[in-house]
Amino acid sequence: MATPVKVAKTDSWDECFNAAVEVAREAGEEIRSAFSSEKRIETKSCAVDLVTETDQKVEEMIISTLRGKFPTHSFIGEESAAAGEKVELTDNPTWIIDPVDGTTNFVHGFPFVAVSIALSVNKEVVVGVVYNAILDQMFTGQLGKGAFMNGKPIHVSGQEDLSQSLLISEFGSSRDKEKMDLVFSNLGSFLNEKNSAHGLRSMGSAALNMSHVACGGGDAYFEFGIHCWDVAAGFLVVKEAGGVILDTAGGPFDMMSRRVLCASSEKLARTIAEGLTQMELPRD
Ligand code: LIP
Repeated sequence: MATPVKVAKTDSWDECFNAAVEVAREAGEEIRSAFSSEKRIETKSCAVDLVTETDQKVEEMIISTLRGKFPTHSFIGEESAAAGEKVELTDNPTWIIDPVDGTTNFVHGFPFVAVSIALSVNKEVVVGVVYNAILDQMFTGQLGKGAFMNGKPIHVSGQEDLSQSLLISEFGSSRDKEKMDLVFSNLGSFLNEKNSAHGLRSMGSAALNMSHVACGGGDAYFEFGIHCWDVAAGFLVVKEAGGVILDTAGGPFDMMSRRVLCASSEKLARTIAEGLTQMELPRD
């Protein structure tokens, strides 16, 4: 097992950031070249939870590249977890990886497919990279250094008013009745005659949903059932873009709790948290 490393907050993670951007680009090339080809599709937890050979191949490539550069670091990856590896977030520098966030999009050729790579140190995310491989949009965040898209600074919209907001949410990859009832009832809370946002979008990728809140295209995003690899990198991109990330009930965000709410302002986040019916999920 890797030796835990205690690190002061002021440490620079530039080398890790550069490595993450570089490997995300490499992964992006692999994803782009497979995007329009025929894919071998398998299912995981249920018939709508999809995985392809590209997800597995890209995760292996990212982990072996980063492990070669940072041999003492730990790793959490979506496909490694699916293959039975323990998901354990410790204080040790830990890379949290979703090789293809938006696998259903990838399968169907819908161009919202991202590589999501985060580095957590002492359980704090210090590097976040979300790369839309198809549209060539690189969203990045480094703790204390701001958020960027293709090198240009990005910022949340600052919107506070639900009635003026564009919301983002997802249907998820489970069709469990209790979960689906919750999804539809929560969407209905913000899209009705008495209380309505301007609209609602689902891009099929938590990491991209968060990145689009970070650059002000969407005003808030919430979802129940995501995993730490879906949101770890997006978390830092939103935070560094001036956004707010909370638990869906309005408490502090807990990356392993499978619930996320992020918004362009504290006020909007609180309004949404109050309107949501909550659900507990088994932790990562
Ligand atoms: C996806 C998430 C999305 C969620 C999907 C799925 P994947 O991740 O980003 O928010 O609604 O069910 O979990 O499986 O494409 O990496």
